[in-house]
Amino acid sequence: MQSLKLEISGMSCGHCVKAVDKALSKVDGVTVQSVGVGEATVSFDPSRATSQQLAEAVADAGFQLTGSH
Ligand SMILES: [Cu+2]
Repeated sequence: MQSLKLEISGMSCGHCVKAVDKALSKVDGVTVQSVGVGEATVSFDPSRATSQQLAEAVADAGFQLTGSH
């Protein structure tokens, strides 16, 4: 498992946090560690999930992945 910190724009409140948490949790191979306004930390299995899939999940929830490290 790899740990990744995501920077996410467009989040402003606890509702956004819940939406991002839910969206990332749905990606196969991803375990959400924590989500805060503007950021999320996940661990993921690189053989099952890609950073592209994470970006798409965030976008589907209505936010934008602006960086990860
Ligand atoms: Cu919100």
